[in-house]
Amino acid sequence: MLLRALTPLTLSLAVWSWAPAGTSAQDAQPVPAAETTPAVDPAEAPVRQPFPEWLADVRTDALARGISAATLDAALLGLEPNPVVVQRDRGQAEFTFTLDGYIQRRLTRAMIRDTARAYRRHRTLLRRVGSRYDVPSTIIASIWALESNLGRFSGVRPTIATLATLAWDGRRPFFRSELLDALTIVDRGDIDLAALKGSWAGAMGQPQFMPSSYLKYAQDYDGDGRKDIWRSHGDVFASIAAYLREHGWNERQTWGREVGLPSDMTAINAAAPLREEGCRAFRGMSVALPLARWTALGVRRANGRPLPKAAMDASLVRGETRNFLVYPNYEALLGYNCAHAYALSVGLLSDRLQR
Ligand SMILES: [Ca+2]
Repeated sequence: MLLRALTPLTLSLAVWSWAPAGTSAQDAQPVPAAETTPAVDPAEAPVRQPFPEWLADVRTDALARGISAATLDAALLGLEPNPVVVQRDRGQAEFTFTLDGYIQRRLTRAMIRDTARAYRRHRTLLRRVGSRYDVPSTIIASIWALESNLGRFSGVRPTIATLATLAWDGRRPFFRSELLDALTIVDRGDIDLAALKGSWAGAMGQPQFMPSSYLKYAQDYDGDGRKDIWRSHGDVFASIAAYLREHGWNERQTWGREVGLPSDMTAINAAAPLREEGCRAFRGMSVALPLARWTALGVRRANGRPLPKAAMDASLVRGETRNFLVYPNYEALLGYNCAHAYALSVGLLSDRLQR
């Protein structure tokens, strides 16, 4: 069997958006997302059913799911597809960066400074949430920073209209199912219809959860009876933490670290080929080996000192100039958003907050 060797990563990315949380793992349909951008050629777009007919079918499905007629009247009557959503979905510009370049572009001095300030301001709450869910407060804050710029950009597009447009236009079952989940959220009374807003790809609130992730992981931390990931800091932080905990975050371990590699990579390439399964980022990292094995292969910490002696498995992620050994917790970050540029940015930003 010919195994692919690990080479430095180059990423084709739509610059304005990470993947919405929870769309990353092995979704049947591609979503507009970092590393998985489906540029739909208008010429290849499927023939669309007239929107009113399509919407009537959705309504029938929603009623069968137990969503009230009153909710559906409020959410769906007079709904029109949004041409801006179609345009953005079909015409995403892609830019190519090296992994290192992307991280440098995201983790600017201003971004790190703003996150550190926000972390200090919310430290008590972040730490309380962190200890309840066994996820570091600095990781929660870093995800909050990268997903919605500390809650400043959580999206202004009405989620129902956005998801209806994406589902109808591309006939993608993924978005249709997300639309039904969004209607369920409104029906439960967690958020008023008028306030149900998010990104142009349907990711909602400060953690940028897709509706299906919201139904699984959103938390009512402040105890007011609503899971408010749009306005409540407690609910936002707890929802992010719950997501990571459910994706296997282990409080006793960290995410990974930057390392130095030997100049001759022959032995490493033979011992640690790329993974062959999982979302795209998983297939861009090596199989896991024990830390002791990496030490034997000549890998050191970035400062040249030996790797820790812990009995842990680690995988190699290679950038152009920076390389990383990542632990199982890193896979929880990829579960939030399956892109190395994202997960490494979260880990590195969290390290900065700990200083
Ligand atoms: Ca709440």
